[in-house]
Amino acid sequence: MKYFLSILILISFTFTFVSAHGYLAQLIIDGKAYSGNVPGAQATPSVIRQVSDISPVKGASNPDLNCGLSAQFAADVADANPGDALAFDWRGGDNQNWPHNTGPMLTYMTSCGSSSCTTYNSSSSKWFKIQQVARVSSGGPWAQAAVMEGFPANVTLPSTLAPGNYLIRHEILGLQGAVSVGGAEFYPACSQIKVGGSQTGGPTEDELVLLPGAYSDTDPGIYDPNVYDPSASYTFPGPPIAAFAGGDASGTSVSGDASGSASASTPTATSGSSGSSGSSSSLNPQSLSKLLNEDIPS
Ligand SMILES: *[C@@H]1O[C@H](CO)[C@@H](O)[C@H](O)[C@H]1NC(C)=O
Ligand SMILES: *[C@@H]1O[C@H](CO)[C@@H](O)[C@H](O)[C@H]1NC(C)=O
Ligand SMILES: [Cu+2]
Repeated sequence: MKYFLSILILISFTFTFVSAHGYLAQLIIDGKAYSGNVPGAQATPSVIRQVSDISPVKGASNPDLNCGLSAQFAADVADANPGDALAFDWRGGDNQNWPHNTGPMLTYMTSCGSSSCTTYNSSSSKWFKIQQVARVSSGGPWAQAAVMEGFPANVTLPSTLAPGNYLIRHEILGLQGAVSVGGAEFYPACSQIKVGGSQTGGPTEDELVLLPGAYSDTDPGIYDPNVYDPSASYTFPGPPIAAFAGGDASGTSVSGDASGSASASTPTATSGSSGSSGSSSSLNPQSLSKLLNEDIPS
């Protein structure tokens, strides 16, 4: 009996270790919940693109950095509006809490063009960043630690976002191994939404990036020898938050508090946007989707 118990403990210990990864289990938009499929399970209609495994994407140039491991098209699309509160509920593999507490969370969007996102392949899309969060305060825990405690990650859709079909890509970086090059774990998850309203905001061309493409394994926010030093500043990987989204109240206050000096916005990025909000708000939905999908005939 004693022997049997130790085997059981050994098995459960091994299982816990092996399954210390996870996936986006639910997206809540303005209070309405949409369930995701368990990775690898038989898919039911969802707005969240199903991935093949709870394991992380490894390597900044891995094609799966786009939407997660072998991400599949999802059958449904969620309606949303500019300024909506989004909550991303990440879970561990066996529906236990998300297992990590170290590293930032970042949110990107891309346009699916004039048709719905249900069959839109984003592998060569141009993405813009709308939000990012690191430590909740200088010296404080990472915001991701609250996800480990069972809370969702919160993101606000930009209040001036132009209507249209979009993928929203919420990403957790597990940096618990980031003291070594190649140690970072990437967990991207793409959800299919249709934004209504009559706003006109969108990114500028120089704010758009490819994913993979925007990150390198040696970026300071991906290979980070100081990741466990609470007072060290953190440099987010990828582009700065798009100017039209940076003006959004909750988005900026969260990332501002969290990043200290760290926001990835480089001086060059702001110099390009003379009359920033004016130039981006002149984009209509057609020109926005054209900007984001230049290879798609309009
Ligand atoms: C999207 O295109 C890439 C490159 O051709 C391909 O590897 C991937 O499987 C496609 N994604 C889906 C969901 O079909
Ligand atoms: C998201 O918001 C809820 C409600 O305010 C809060 O309890 C939770 O901690 C937030 N999540 C994160 C990751 O900060
Ligand atoms: Cu993990």
